[in-house]
Amino acid sequence: MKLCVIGGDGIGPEVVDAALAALLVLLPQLEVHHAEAGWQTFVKQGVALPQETLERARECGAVLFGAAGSPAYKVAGYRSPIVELRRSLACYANIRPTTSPMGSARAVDLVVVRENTEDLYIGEEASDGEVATALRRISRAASRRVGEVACALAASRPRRKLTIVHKANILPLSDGLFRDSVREVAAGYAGLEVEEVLVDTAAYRLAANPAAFDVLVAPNLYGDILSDLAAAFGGGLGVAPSLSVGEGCAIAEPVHGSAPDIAGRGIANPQAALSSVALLLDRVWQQPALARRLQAALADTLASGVRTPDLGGQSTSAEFTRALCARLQA
Ligand code: GGG
Repeated sequence: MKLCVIGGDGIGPEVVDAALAALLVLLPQLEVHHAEAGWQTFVKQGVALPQETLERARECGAVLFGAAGSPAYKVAGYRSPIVELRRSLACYANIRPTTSPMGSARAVDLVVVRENTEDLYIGEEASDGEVATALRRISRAASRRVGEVACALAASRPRRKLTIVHKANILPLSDGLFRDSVREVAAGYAGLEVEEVLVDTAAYRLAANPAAFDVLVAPNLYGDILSDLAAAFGGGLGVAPSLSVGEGCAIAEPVHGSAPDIAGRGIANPQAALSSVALLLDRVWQQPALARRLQAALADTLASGVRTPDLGGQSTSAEFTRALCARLQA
């Protein structure tokens, strides 16, 4: 087994180090390759996703990625490394589960499946300083393949329910194509309950009654936004994991970004990165028992009161990681 580890920017390297420490307790024979990407890489090397990083990731077949912190203004020659990585590795479906913590008032157990390779994220923008445009791409092929992942996932869960999110009343050609393509795929899954919801209504219903959802499938931008919203019911962005899957490669990656405000302070919550690794163990490396062991150790560590400040605790990331690894070794 090989893993390409890319810390990225901000708290990315901190949470990735913690997840790797736990992973090496579970899989001491794991072959680890470190590689660079991100804004800081761009500043140093003039490229945010170096070719050698891409080659290393391909060779390993599995990536643990921390976070990218891209500037919110145009920088010549810069493209988001994580968007580029997902696209280049054809990791076309981003699986983002949310499960409410034990004892929550609302029992939420949902998964957002986000299309990962197109939509507005193709980055084709133009501006003359007065008017700016951004091209949005939706294709039947990309919509069908993410639909396939979402349908298979929904069919494997007890509720067998799929919600297709779109805005086809305003964007009938693009969002209509997404909706129709996913519906075509879903027609091949007997016993699947399929509904479609406009993205604005989906946002309202998620906020009002998240327990009503099972698996949601959405184009890239809607999936990005709705999964952050859903994360609020799972204990926050500090604990929200993701796994991007596709053609022979996978990327485990926390949903959160680089959090520059807390970077370097040693207080980042590594839980999202750890749970992303659990997804990798379970779904890609076919090690469900190890994934369960990691999740159980995480739950026990939290129950023992060891928590980072975002969860109301006083532990540093290193203290949390040490406590977790001790439980894994016990
Ligand atoms: N781990 C997910 C992550 O880095 N999220 C922040 C994000 O989406 N960044 C895009 C970018 O900065 O290029």
